[in-house]
Amino acid sequence: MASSGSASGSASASSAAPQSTRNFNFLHRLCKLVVVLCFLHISVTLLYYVRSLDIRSAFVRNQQQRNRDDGDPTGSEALYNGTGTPKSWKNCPQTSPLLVGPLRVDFNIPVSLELTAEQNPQVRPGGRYKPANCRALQKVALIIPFRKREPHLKFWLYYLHPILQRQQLDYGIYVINQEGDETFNRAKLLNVGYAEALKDYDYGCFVFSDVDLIPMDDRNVYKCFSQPRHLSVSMDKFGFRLPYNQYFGGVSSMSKEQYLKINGFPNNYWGWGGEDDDIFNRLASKGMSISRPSGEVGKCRMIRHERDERNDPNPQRFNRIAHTRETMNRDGIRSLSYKLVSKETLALYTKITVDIGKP
Ligand code: BGN
Repeated sequence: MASSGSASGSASASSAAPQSTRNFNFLHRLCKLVVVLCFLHISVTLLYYVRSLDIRSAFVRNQQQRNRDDGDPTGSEALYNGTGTPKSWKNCPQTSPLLVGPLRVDFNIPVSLELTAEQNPQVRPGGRYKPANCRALQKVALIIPFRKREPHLKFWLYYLHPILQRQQLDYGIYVINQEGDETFNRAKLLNVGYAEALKDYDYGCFVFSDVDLIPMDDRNVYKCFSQPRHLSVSMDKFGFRLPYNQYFGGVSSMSKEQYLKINGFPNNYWGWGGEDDDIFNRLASKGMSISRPSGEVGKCRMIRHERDERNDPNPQRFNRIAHTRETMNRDGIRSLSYKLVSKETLALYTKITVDIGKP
């Protein structure tokens, strides 16, 4: 029994040995497979990492190129070659580090010129400002066509001065006041603003803004771009959308070069409507396109008001915008005539009162 027991014991031992060898071999192969898989994984990860480095540097190169293209059509950057200027006097960055993004705009909170002056001690007479620690990338004249809208102007100055300073612009504010009670002519007042601002300073960029429009995001920079810019792209009045694709009203900007290319704006749109469409037609006829901020950044609020006196819809506007191409060369900044009534250098803006005649 004992020997049979020992015989059967040695038989089971001999069959156990190959089993463990088989287990060992299996584990060995499994380990090899895991090592190979790990190696493959690391290689693929490395490959993707190297490729993403390539893509990222191409993206940065592209962005830099776009910034150069979009950044400064006014030539003020090109004027600065870095020589003969103290090291501390550097160009301001392409994107101001002072921007905060979305802003609260509330017309129920009353404002005053005194409060605005108090809160903006760096603004010089005439509504002029330039950054203290860097050279602004653009010299911007802000032109506002105006008549009897003092309450709106108060809000505009209250909201815009801090924004423009955070945008690190070298700017001046020009309110072009139409004298008398004749029909209002927005585009002609804008032409006057262009001409009068240039008598003051070597501006390279012009922002044309209605007095009742306030941006809701300071990333909507009030400067010029490689193409004419439409800035008021999502107005509360239109449900924060563009009313139509060619819309160029409200707030827009143009470099001096872009403005001169279209012979400025028409002088013969008396009353409401159509002059902005004429400007759009001028730009299109010279092969320019419209640059715009995103709908989010381009949000703005309009101050609600009744229609102004002597600014009824212009019945001739349909006919006029149908003939922009034929009329634009003889009607524009080159044929502008007006009488300067007064020029006042006030604490927060320059007020220019003009007699622009009548229809
Ligand atoms: C358009 C006006 C624009 C005005 C917008 C937004 C005309 C021209 C004839 C079609 N254009 O209809 O001037 O800015 O509405 O209010 O009236």
